Amino acid sequence: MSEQPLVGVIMGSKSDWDTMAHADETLTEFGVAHECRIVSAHRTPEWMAQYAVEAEGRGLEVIIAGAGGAAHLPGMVAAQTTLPVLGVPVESRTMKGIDSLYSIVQMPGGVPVATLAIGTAGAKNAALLAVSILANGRPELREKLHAFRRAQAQKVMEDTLP
Ligand code: RP5
Repeated sequence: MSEQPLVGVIMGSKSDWDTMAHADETLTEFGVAHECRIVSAHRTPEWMAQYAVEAEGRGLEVIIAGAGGAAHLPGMVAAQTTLPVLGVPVESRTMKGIDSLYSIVQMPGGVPVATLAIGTAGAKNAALLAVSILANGRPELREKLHAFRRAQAQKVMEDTLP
């Protein structure tokens, strides 16, 4: 997207993309300018610090951070910015994402990370939450959220069982 990104979607590894693509798709669906980057807390700690420190000055308003296993990325980014950080626990191979969830959710008081569900539902909901935050000052986005919920309810009402 050529517009100034409002949401930064970051993830610890390329292997997180299958999950985090759901956040990317949802933000695109809502027409929210965003960027997607690999930022690793462990493999690129200096880049992570730079990303977190510069985010607000670059005009980002929300950061969605996905990571798996020893998932320190959301917390370490939150430690270095006051922007809202939405953490997505990526499903890990060995522990099915329980490790990721616990790593992200148990932040010490004073440095919040809003933690979503493990996996694709979490990535999608992180994007919806980002839209909801941005919608506080953007009525057109609020209306898009209402339309999304109406369409979702309509689909459920029309669903039939085999
Ligand atoms: C984390 O380690 C990443 O977020 C990823 O979920 C996990 C495994 O990374 P790879 O070994 O697949 O690169 O940092």
